[in-house]
Amino acid sequence: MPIATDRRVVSSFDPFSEEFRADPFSHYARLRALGPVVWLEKHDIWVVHHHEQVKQVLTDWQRFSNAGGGGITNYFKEKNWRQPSIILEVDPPEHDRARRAMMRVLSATALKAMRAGFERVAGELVESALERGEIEAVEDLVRPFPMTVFPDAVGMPKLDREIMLIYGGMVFGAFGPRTPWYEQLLSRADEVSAWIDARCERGALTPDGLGAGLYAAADAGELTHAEAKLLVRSFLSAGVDTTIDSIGLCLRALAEHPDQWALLRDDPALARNAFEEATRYDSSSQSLFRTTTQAFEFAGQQLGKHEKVLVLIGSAGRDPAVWEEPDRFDIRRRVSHQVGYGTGIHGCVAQMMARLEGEVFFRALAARADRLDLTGPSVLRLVPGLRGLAQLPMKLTRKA
Ligand code: OVV
Repeated sequence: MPIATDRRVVSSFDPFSEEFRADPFSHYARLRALGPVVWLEKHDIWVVHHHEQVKQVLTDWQRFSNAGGGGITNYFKEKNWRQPSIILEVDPPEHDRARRAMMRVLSATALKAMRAGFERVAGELVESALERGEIEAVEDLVRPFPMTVFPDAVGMPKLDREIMLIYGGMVFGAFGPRTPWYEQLLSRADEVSAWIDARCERGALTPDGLGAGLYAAADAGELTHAEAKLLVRSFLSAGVDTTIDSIGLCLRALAEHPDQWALLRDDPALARNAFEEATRYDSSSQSLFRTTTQAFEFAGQQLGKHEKVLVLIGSAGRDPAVWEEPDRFDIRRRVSHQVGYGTGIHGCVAQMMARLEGEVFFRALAARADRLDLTGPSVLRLVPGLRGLAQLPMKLTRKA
């Protein structure tokens, strides 16, 4: 059957360009106006950007596969830089065993046990930031929080944890197209992968963390020990940069909306919903990929087999068909249907842990700080698979 290319909606937008990424939200609006499915000729990929189609794609794993890879690289046609993830980059039925094991170690009971440690670290970081007053908030306040509590929860030693950020850069850098920047980054792939590999070994982990829980699942016969090790790698891949960037963007949104900050400061119990709203409004995971398993018509366009589909979850969060005044940051908004963690069988498996980090962080801040003032321009960090801040200069003032 010939493909009706004449009816194809085509755009020259490049979602990986600096111009697009500096202000994705205006570009999302222009993409949404073109229709629900658009072919991006610069990269030969499809893109969906309305809340409705984003949800449809994410809940249709039979036709929109993850085995084709989580980024622009098409695993049906090309080899990836690392061994594919056994939870993200795989379809059912293989996917389900890994997912179940991860869900079990991330149980409500396990999360409850993490809270006190998160609160202690958040309290200390906020206290020391208030002590200084003028801070570079990404470096001094935001980044150290997940960089401490997450590897603690996984059960990693305190040693040289910064390498996780280099590894995270590679994981999320590989999401986008091959560029000189990417090649440069990947020049250290062997060294960094070897470090990560060693950190995922059972013997390198404490006996009480999330990592040990995965090895216990292997002992119980639910996984092989090699699979347990790869799932520890998934924790280290997905758990650090994402929360750093989301907390940083939420902090900026609060500083840029003094009325919303005042609401939170006066009622720290709003912290959880504030972080949820920030996950809709502006957060680290703006996009992900699927790959078609067959040729079929979708939302009026003829998709081919093994074609990449970019899913702009960040645009779904701004879709006026679903959200009243979508460009308004409103920490009291009812936001339970936001898709910033994805949805469906690959929806973020540690999303409750991410929410706990956000809640605890912003509660600690709201309990102690009176004013948040930006003291200079914030600077974006432009890693292809993520949105986040490299710099956020601020002045914090203590509550009386
Ligand atoms: C970047 C990312 C997200 C989710 C899962 C993984 C990686 C993984 O390696 O499993």
